[in-house]
Amino acid sequence: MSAGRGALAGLLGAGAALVTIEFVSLADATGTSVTLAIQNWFIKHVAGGLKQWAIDRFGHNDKVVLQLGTALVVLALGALVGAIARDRWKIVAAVFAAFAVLGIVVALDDPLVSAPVAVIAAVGGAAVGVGVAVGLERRWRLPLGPGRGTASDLPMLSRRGVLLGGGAVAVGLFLGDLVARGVRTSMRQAKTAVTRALPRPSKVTEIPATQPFEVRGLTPYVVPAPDFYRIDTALEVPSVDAASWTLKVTGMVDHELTFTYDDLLARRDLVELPVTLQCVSNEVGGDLVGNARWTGVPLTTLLQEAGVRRGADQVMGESVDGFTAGFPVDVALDGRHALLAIGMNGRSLPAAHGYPARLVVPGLYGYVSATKWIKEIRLTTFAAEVGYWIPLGWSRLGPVKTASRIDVPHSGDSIAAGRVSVAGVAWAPSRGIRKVEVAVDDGPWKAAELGRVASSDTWVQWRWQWDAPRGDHTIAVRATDGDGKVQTARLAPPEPNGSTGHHTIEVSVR
Ligand SMILES: Nc1nc2c(c(=O)[nH]1)N[C@H]1C(S)=C(S)[C@@H](COP(=O)(O)O)O[C@H]1N2
Ligand SMILES: [Mo]
Repeated sequence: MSAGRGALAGLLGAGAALVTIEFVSLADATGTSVTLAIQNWFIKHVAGGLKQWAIDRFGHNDKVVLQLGTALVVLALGALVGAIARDRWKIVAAVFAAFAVLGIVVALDDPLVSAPVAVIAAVGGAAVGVGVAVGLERRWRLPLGPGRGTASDLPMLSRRGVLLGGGAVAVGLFLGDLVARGVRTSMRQAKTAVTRALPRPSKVTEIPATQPFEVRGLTPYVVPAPDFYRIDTALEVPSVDAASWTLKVTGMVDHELTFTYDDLLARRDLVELPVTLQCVSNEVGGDLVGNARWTGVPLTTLLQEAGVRRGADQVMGESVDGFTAGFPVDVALDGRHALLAIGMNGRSLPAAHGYPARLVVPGLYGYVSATKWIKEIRLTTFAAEVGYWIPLGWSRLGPVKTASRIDVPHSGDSIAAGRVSVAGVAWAPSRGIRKVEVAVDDGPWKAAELGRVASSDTWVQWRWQWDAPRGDHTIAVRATDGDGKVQTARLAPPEPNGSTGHHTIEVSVR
C-alpha cells in the first residue's frame, strides 16, 4: 500500500465527512451548520483581529475564499492522515473522532447552532468519513481476484484503477455537496425572501417629491434596498422566523419587556423617517454609506416604558447571531430619532438588512448602533461589556464624521471641455449639512447647489456646474455641517473611528 493511495483514501474520507455534515445540517437549515460555526469562530477569533480583515472586508469574496479555504484545509488534513496511517485504521478513526469533538465544542458556542443536529452531523460525518477512507484503502490494498500463490505475489489494483475509482467518488461527493447546498439555500430563502407591505405609519417624515437638479450617475436621495451597502460578520444572512421571534428589553431597567413581531407590526404606533447610515470602514470617497426610509418604533418609547435605571450608561443591541453593538444611553435619549426598525423603504426589512427588526441610530456608525436581526436591547454599562468590534481595535464611541463624496465625474474620467456637472452627496447625520464646496486644482472653494432634504438625519445631494478648461485637473469637495463646522482636510484611515479628508478626483479634459 503506497502513501499516495492512503492519502487519496484519506482525502476522500474527509470530503465524505464534509458532505455528510452538509446533508445532516439540512435538518436545521435555518440554523448554523457545524462547518459554518467553525468558520464563524475563525472570523471572530482569528480574522477579526487582523487589521487587513477590518469591518468592511468580510465582503462576499472573502467569504467564498474562507469557505473554499476551509474545505481545502480539511481535505489536506484527510490526505495527510491517510498517508501516515495507511492500513492502520484506528489512527484514521481516532483523528476523525478528535475533529468531530472539536467541531462540536466550537459549534455549541454559536447561538444559531442546534445542539442535537450539530452532534449528529459531526459524529455522522466522522463515521462516514472513516468508513469511506478505510473502505477505499482496503479495496485498493487488496490483491486482484483469486489466483495462484500468496496474496502478496499478486498485483494490486492498478494505479489507473485507483485514480478512476477515486475520481468517481470525488465527483459523486462534489455533486452531493452541490445538491445539499442548493437545498439549504432554497430552504433558507423560503423563510425570509418575501418582504411585505407594512401598516401605514402614524407619522411620516415626507421625502422631497422633486429635486432642483438631476445628474446622471448621482446617487439617488433614497437608495433602493437591493443597492444599499451591506456589512455583516455572519457567513450566512441569519434566517429568522418572525412568528417565533421575540425582542426583549432587559438589564438595568425597572420592567423587562418582551415584544413579538405582531406586537411591533400591529399594536404599536409606527413612525417612518429617512436616516443615512454609514459604516466606520468607509474610506474617503467610498460607498459604504446609504440613505433609506426606515419604519419602526422610536427607541425612546421602548426605553421609557422599560424605565432605565440609574447607573446604566450603555444601550447594547444583541442579534440572533451573537453580534453586539452598544452606544451611550445619553445618545438614545437626547432627542434624536433612534428607531427599532421593522421596515425599509416602505416594506418589511429585507433579510440582508436585519429582518425582522434592527436598530437605526442617526449620527452613529453602524458598528456601534445598527444591530440587525436584533433579539435583545440590554441596558448595561461600558464597564461591564463592550460591543463586538471594540476589542478588535475600534473606538467605543462612533459618532459619524462630516463627509462628502463626488459621484460624477469619476476619478480618471476623460471628459469634453465646456459645461460639466460635478455632483455627489454629503452627510453629517443628526447635524445636517449647511454647505458644500468644490475646489479645482487647489483653487478657491466655490459653493455648490444643494438638493432638498427630509431632515438633518439624511445626506444631501449637491451639484456644481463647471466650465471645464482643457488639461488635467483635480477636483476636491468639502462640506460644512449644521453646527457650522467645516469638514477637515486632515487625512485619517477608517481605523479606529472613521476616515477623514477631502474626496479628491482627477479628470482629464479634452
Ligand atoms: N447582527 C449584525 N448587525 C450588524 C452588523 C453585523 O455584522 N451583524 N454590522 C453592523 C455594521 S458594521 C454596519 S455598518 C451596519 C450595516 O447595515 P446594513 O448591512 O443594513 O447596511 O449594520 C450593523 N449591524
Ligand atoms: Mo460598519
